[in-house]
Amino acid sequence: MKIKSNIAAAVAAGALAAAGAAWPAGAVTYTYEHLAGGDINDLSTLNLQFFVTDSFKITDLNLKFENMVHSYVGDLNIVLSHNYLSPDGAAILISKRSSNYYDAWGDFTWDDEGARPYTDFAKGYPVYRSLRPFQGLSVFDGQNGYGLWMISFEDTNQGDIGSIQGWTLSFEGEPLAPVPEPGVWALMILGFGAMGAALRRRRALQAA
Ligand SMILES: [Ca+2]
Ligand SMILES: [Ca+2]
Repeated sequence: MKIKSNIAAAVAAGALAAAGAAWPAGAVTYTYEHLAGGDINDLSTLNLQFFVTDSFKITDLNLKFENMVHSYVGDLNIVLSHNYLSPDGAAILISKRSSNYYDAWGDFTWDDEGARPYTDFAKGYPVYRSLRPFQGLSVFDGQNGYGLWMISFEDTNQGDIGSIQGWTLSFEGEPLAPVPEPGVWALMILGFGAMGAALRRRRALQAA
């Protein structure tokens, strides 16, 4: 989870944008570990959602499944989506149902730069835990990471079930001016008030 330093960064970005200055370029890592999972039951879909409140331009995204167990992952279509309710949202198929998969247990990282293709999902050896998804995570590059992220596990066949304990979104990104939220706006208005007071003080000193 992101902590207070991000709010400070967001306020600073907003103040810089308001002053007409560019936020300095440079990649920042944003990591959101979401330890809330659920059961993947036969012929049903498990949806896990997480709302990212930070604003940044995505330059890379990796997705980690935490302690996933399933007795046959070939049953599953797994989709990652961003702002699926919005017309400019996006979604990719991480893994597609197949007859060539295995039983899963443990952690798996999905990464366009991963060691193995998605067809090696759940072979169980360490080298098969860093996987390239069926469709590239790079489709999200250039988007603002702000908004609703969702993973859907669609189980398409009877006889094998599973569960997952959590998931982590790991971004590389470039900070953007924040999407306005009441709390952030309140802080910014306080900041502008302080700037105004400082200017008035300086003018008063010059006039004296
Ligand atoms: Ca990557
Ligand atoms: Ca099943």
